[in-house]
Amino acid sequence: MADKEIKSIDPATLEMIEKAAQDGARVVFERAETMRACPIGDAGNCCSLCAMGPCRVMAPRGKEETVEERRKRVGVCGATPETIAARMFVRKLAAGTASHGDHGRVMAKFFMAVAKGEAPGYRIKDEQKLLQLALDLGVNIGDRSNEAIAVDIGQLLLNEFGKQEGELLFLKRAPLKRQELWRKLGVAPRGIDIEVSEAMHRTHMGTDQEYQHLLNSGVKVALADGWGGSMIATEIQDVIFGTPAPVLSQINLGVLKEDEVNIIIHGHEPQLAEMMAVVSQDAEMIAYAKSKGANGINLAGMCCTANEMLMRHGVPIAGNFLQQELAIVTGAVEAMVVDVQCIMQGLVDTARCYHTKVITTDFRAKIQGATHIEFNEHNAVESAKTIIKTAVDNFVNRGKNVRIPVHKTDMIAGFSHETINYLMGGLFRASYRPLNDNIINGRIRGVAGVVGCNNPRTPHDQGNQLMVMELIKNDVLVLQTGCMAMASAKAGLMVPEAAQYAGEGLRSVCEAVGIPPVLHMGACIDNSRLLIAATAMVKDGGLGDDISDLPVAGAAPEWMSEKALAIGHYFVGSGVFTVFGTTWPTIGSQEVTDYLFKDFEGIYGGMWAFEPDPIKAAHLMIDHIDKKRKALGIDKARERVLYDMAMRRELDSV
Ligand code: NFS
Repeated sequence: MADKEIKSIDPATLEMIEKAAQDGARVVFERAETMRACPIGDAGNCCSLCAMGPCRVMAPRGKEETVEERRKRVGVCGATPETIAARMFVRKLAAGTASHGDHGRVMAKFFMAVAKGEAPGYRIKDEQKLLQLALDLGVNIGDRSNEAIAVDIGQLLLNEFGKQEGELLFLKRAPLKRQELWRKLGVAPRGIDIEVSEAMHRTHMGTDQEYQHLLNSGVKVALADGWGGSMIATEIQDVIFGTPAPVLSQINLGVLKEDEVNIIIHGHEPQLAEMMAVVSQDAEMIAYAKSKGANGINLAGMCCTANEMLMRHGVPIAGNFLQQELAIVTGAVEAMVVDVQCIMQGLVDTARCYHTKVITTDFRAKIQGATHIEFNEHNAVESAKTIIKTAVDNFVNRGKNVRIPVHKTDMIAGFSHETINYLMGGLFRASYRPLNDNIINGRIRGVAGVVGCNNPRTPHDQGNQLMVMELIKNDVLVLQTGCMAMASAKAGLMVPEAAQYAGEGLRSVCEAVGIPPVLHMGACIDNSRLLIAATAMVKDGGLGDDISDLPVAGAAPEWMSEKALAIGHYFVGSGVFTVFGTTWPTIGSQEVTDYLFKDFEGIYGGMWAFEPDPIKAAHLMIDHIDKKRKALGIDKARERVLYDMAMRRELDSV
């Protein structure tokens, strides 16, 4: 059972929370105690969309409401609790989609700059993926150079953001049946920006006021994330920086080094981080660090930038979302270099107690009190050098109050869709066939995606660990991204030896293939890899003809961000049962919650659930997987039967 009394299950985190208290540094765990969640907004019962309110429409507790009372429980404009809950929910989906979309857009522009030779220091690394992308998108290959092909691909993908009509190009990657369903329901996104814009308009005061209509439009905007912005970002990053392949590394605050300049890169977009990884090992930079008394430069990641650098360079990870301020509390971090998303403003206040410089680098994101050194992709090497030098110069200011926790764990990451394909089928016959076969024969019961954030409202990393352990024990292969992947890595679940915690069937497959039972697939935008993996399972045959037929389920046991909600909604809209922990933003409206949790199944084949107990949530997923196995007729172990002639004739006559 989850233990609500503890703040974290991670010893390094607990040690640093204590040190923060001794040092008088404020961190998120303490703020979450003093700032309790507002129960009205938390349940989706507060509408703050216009200046007649904010209006609160919570239901009376503990007593049946009369029709008259219910009629009065509306906003000043007359908006019902259902409309309010639904539109606040859809706004969150729009914000999540906008964030992943803006990341994708910046990557598409960057890709064009690289292809045109306007971003020195970067080049196209994965030719095979580039050509595959060209084939997928119908871009002429001929005898043209990679760069010329890339310019055309970049332009096509960039157009996806401003496209006004038609359909997103990557929708065609989904199973045919799913595409038809989206078209029939009118939720196939036309472009990315247009769906975000329409969602903001629909949810403006006085526009869309039928909750079912709103929630279905939410699918449209969320699909523009998963099959749009996120997928574009993943694909482009793979082409420029390389498609991830298995790589060994380490995770947790113990990766910081006492005798080196420690630089943490935190955020989401990998262009700068990639250059930092290269430049930090430059002889000139190392000599500079030595001239200041350090033994070298130690780069470590935080949040999804960490996942990007880990997967492609094996750069170690200092921690996940709730550990960002705690890294500073070690007293050993010279610079916390941030770009966009999931960066707590509290970093600057924590840094006041130590020597750490918080450096913002993105044109869209400044923080009061931080140093801003804007990254320029056209002059990336210089940008990276300036930032690294600033960190090195700060080494002499490191005080005596340094304590780096000893905790760090080995992990293997880099399980992209291509890698799984290869590991399962081999180089010449890469396919998901062996995975499907093992699902059909029951060694693997099903596949679960466990993704998302940490949230101080629930013990750090605990929901993930309990859920993942329960799933693998029950022979469910677990695919992970984001901060939950990091939680499993810290718990030692991302090494092949972790197969010992798996059920007999899953263990035998892991041992035969040589993989951990829990696979790291990347950053949160790389949840698009999970969509591709699910589609590959459908296309390989034997498990139905749509994603909703597969024995799979999704979860975010410790979620907190709007991006996580968008991810969940595009999985549901793609046919996946998805369960969230922590809290649920429409819980204040029974109608809206029922629609998402029950009615959606009849429409999309996938639906939401909310279950804060991670073990119970794991069993909801397992039950769903079993339900799908039954529908596919693979719920019972089947005997192999040798057919004789008479039996064959009988088959032919059917
Ligand atoms: Ni995802 Fe990655 Fe982590 Fe949550 Fe934030 S880092 S994009 S939103 S907190 S998993």
